[in-house]
Amino acid sequence: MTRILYTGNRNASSWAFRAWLALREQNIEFKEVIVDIRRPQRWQNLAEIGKFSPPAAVPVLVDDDSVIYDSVAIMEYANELGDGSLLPQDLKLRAQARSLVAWQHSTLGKVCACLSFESAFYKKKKQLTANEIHDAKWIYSLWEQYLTKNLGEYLFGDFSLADITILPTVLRLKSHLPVPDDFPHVIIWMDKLINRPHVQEWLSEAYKLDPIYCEGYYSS
Ligand SMILES: N[C@@H](CCC(=O)N[C@@H](CS)C(=O)NCC(=O)O)C(=O)O
Repeated sequence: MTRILYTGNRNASSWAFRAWLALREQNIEFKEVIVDIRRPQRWQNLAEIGKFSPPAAVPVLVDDDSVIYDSVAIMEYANELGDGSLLPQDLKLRAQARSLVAWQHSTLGKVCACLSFESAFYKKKKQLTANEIHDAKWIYSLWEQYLTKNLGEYLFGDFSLADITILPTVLRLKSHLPVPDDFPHVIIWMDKLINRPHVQEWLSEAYKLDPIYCEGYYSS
């Protein structure tokens, strides 16, 4: 049995972070290959991935002869390989959790696009624009609604793929704009999420790396 997860740099690859975390949270054994996605070597390294995975992107999980690409597919696979606890048991709650995962994956992740995952690790943060502050607060208010409604420690009660999918945005936004006191559930949830041992493992490695500066960050 060979199971290899190709990830990216700890301080750059938010998609790989999600896939890696779902596997770790389900105690699935795998070997990890970190692909350097910094420019200029990015293109050559991803071209190598493209030899066996059509999107030529990370993350990609190769499980014996199965090639599973896209972070959401890998997260779902990790959940099914494991005990299934990363999605709610209740049918309707599960569908709602999947809705949030899909929305984040397709659209919501683009909010505050200039605050890239890389920027969560910068020591010197940029001054946020009025639009960024407005959008970040809107996202905080959305999360507060989920957390209030589902009456648990996490977005859908128990820790789930929804929390994993949102985590990189938590790191991007929180590191630039502390959560205002009017979102008390968000403050507690973020703290729990960030302090999960596997999350800490990834982050402690990410903070040790040289920052990867994204063009236009300080001028946007
Ligand atoms: N929708 C994909 C996105 C994966 C993705 O964009 N990964 C980046 C690295 S974090 C990448 O490899 N991009 C390839 C490229 O820029 O051509 C997923 O969720 O896995």
